Amino acid sequence: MCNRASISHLTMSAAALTLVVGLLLYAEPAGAEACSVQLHPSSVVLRYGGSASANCTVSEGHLGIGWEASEGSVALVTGVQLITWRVENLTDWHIEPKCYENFMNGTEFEQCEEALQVTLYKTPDSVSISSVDHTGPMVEGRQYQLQCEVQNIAPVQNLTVKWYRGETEITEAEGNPTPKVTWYKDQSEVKSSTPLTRKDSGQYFLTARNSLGSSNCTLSLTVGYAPEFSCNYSYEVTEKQSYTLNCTAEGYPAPEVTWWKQGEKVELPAHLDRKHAGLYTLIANNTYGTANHTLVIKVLFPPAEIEQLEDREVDAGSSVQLRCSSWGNPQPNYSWQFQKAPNVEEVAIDGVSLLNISHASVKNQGVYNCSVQNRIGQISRSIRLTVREKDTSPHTPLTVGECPVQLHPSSVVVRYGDSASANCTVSKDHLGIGWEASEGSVDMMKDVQFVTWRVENLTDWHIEPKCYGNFMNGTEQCLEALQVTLYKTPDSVSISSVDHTGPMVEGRQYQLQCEVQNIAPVQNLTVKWYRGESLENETTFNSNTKTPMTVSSTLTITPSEADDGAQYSCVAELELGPEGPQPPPEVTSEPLKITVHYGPSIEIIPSPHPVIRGYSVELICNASGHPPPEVKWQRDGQAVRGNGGKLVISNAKEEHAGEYTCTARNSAGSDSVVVQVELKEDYLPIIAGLVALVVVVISIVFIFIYSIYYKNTKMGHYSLKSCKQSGQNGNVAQNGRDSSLPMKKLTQPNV
Ligand SMILES: *[C@@H]1O[C@H](CO)[C@@H](O)[C@H](O)[C@H]1NC(C)=O
Ligand SMILES: *[C@@H]1O[C@H](CO)[C@@H](O)[C@H](O)[C@H]1NC(C)=O
Ligand SMILES: *[C@@H]1O[C@H](CO)[C@@H](O)[C@H](O)[C@H]1NC(C)=O
Ligand SMILES: *[C@@H]1O[C@H](CO)[C@@H](O)[C@H](O)[C@H]1NC(C)=O
Ligand SMILES: *[C@@H]1O[C@H](CO)[C@@H](O)[C@H](O)[C@H]1NC(C)=O
Ligand SMILES: *[C@@H]1O[C@H](CO)[C@@H](O)[C@H](O)[C@H]1NC(C)=O
Ligand SMILES: *[C@@H]1O[C@H](CO)[C@@H](O)[C@H](O)[C@H]1NC(C)=O
Ligand SMILES: *[C@@H]1O[C@H](CO)[C@@H](O)[C@H](O)[C@H]1NC(C)=O
Ligand SMILES: *[C@@H]1O[C@H](CO)[C@@H](O)[C@H](O)[C@H]1NC(C)=O
Ligand SMILES: *[C@@H]1O[C@H](CO)[C@@H](O)[C@H](O)[C@H]1NC(C)=O
Ligand SMILES: *[C@@H]1O[C@H](CO)[C@@H](O)[C@H](O)[C@H]1NC(C)=O
Ligand SMILES: *[C@H]1O[C@H](CO)[C@@H](O)[C@H](O)[C@H]1NC(C)=O
Repeated sequence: MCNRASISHLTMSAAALTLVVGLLLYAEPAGAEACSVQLHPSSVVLRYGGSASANCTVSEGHLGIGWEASEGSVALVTGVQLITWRVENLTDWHIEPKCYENFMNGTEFEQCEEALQVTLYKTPDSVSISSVDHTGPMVEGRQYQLQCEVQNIAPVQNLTVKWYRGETEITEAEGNPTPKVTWYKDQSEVKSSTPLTRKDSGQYFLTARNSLGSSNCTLSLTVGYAPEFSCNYSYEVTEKQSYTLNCTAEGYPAPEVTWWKQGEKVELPAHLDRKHAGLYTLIANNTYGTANHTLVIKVLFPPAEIEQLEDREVDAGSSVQLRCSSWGNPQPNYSWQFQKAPNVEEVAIDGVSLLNISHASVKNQGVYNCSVQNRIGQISRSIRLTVREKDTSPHTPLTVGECPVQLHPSSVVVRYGDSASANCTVSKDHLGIGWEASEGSVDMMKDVQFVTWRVENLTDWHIEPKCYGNFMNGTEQCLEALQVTLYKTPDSVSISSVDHTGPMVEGRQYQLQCEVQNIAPVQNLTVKWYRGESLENETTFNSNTKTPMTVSSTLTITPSEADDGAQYSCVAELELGPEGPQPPPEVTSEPLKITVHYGPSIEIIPSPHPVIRGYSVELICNASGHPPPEVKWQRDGQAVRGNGGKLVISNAKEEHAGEYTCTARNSAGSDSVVVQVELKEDYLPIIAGLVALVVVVISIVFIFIYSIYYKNTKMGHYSLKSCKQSGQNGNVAQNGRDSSLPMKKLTQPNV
């Protein structure tokens, strides 16, 4: 029923959207007739089934005119100059009406004709679009063909098929004849060189149009692409509750997502357990690719049952620790409820809460409640603490090793002659307490809480005060000794060298001694040796003596040249621990400056030692050494007169050449250096003479050449005339200054 008028191919690719299409009306050029037939209009365009008409005019003198046509023909008529061709319902696609004229050319009968150009057109019955050999979504980057079918159109050569993407006309096209094609989408033109992406999915418009009508069709296009995750790194899920993870994998077609945990494929249940916590990898694939995403699932759960917290019964005075321990996610917080008391301390360590009760008493007796909570839940537990009253009766016997006597402080550090004190308390009813000591003793006292030992001027090096308590109707006693450290800083600290006076000699061994006088206790003494600011050695002393002692420390040194002038010192330091004075007392000796003697070492300047005949030279023998060495020059064993280390040879001759020895000697040693003095001829005057001669010769030659040149050029030009003129002056060389006369001659040489 419908004939295919045109098929347009749309080639979709990463590179372009292309199209093949189109026809245009054409008009055959009218033949050049000599006859007078003229058509008005010369061509008609009409819709199929419409009406059309045209006039044919000729000039006078014809033998008849008429219309020849499949419809609307007009038979030959004479005597008129205009005839009309008319059709009311034009349906002949091939109609070609012709107007003809008969006339005489001289004696010849002739006929000529003119054809009317009729363009009959019809708009398409339908325009439809489809994709060629493909159904379903397209893949990003691949090439596809879309086909647009335009049914029952005429004339096809004037048809233009336009492709649209959305509202956007698609412009690039291929075909023969080259069609004008534009794709539109979303009212903007599509750059056909841009590859299709998933964003290009959508409605595409195709419009088929000829000059008098249009029809369009639409196409839905879907672009496929590889999966992509849109997920967080970390998720929190509450145990045993339903959950959703806002984690999606997008792609077309919809990707298949698998979950992996520790290399195994897993499926997450509807309710998670704490064992489901951990690191997961999600892998999504579809036909176009694979993507993965790693995420952490934290499973939150409320605090677990409190463990290790039970009812307790303790003795008064003992220490108790209550422990409240649970676990949950997130880590829970602990809080205690109990009868507050100053001897109770709350300590949080490692996700556990401890309640430390020191010297528990009846006041601490009661209910202790520990409550544990996190944002998921809360749990608590109550226990009862019972404090047993201790039997404090003085008549109960002491248990083995028990001594209820306590000293505060338990040890003292006191400077010799200073005051000291300590308290003694008893944690049990007693029958009397007191201090036994060489100084500051306290007689036994009953019905007291404590007794104090005090000395204003402690000078007994061996003092060892003891506090005693009597119990069990006087038959049992126990003692606690106070540790007393009596110290004294040294009277003096001095440094000296052992068995040696005066300067030291390089390389030998010496001993330095540091004497610390009258120090106590010597076991806490450290003697530090310093060379300048740097610590060289430390000595400690092993002795239990409590009384002051004089001790010494020795340092062995092997001085070198660099030690000359070094200062040694020693420091006596008493380290008495945290109870002792801070910083630890220290006494420093006067510094000992050592003098080091060392043997000479020679350097001769200059080196080497050539002597030029007739010249003088100074040889300097530099000798270092301590004490400063005596320097002597010798030649062949004979002393040569020299001014200390300086040897002067003046007006050198053969006799001065030879071997010279410089010897340096001091108390620490000697050194000598032999110098070979060579005599060299002095070529300088000869060279200087030759140079002077060459200069003189060159100068003479130059002056000679210059004078010739001068005569030939500068003077010659204007002097030959002026020469005669100035001949009166008799002075040729004067021409420059004497310019008034010759200059005029020069500018007017013929005058
Ligand atoms: C032909 O001529 C007639 C008479 O002059 C005029 O009425 C008519 O409109 C013309 N038709 C065309 C198609 O020119
Ligand atoms: C025109 O001609 C065709 C075929 O001859 C016919 O089917 C149609 O009805 C006609 N139309 C009119 C308006 O006369
Ligand atoms: C008339 O006839 C002559 C000779 O036969 C020829 O050359 C000329 O072209 C003709 N004229 C027309 C108008 O046909
Ligand atoms: C396509 O056709 C519809 C209805 O015939 C019309 O509303 C629309 O404007 C046309 N689109 C184009 C791009 O021509
Ligand atoms: C998931 O939800 C959380 C909280 O509502 C939000 O911060 C996060 O951006 C979302 N993640 C994704 C991938 O949508
Ligand atoms: C995804 O990958 C798995 C295993 O590699 C395969 O079995 C499955 O068919 C793939 N799915 C798609 C949609 O390609
Ligand atoms: C996840 O993707 C990365 C890069 O895209 C790849 O190196 C890795 O092997 C993938 N992991 C899995 C388990 O597929
Ligand atoms: C001994 O106890 C008394 C009274 O409590 C106190 O004032 C004193 O400072 C204590 N002395 C020592 C050394 O602790
Ligand atoms: C401390 O006692 C010593 C010896 O008994 C005495 O020499 C010294 O003067 C006394 N110091 C004071 C301050 O009483
Ligand atoms: C000590 O006292 C207890 C009880 O008061 C008594 O039984 C015991 O005989 C007494 N011991 C002595 C030696 O008095
Ligand atoms: C002092 O010396 C004693 C005995 O050698 C020792 O026990 C104590 O730790 C020393 N104190 C310091 C602070 O070194
Ligand atoms: C129709 O097509 C013909 C042939 O290609 C051409 O000459 C003519 O100009 C066209 N007509 C229109 C209106 O484009």
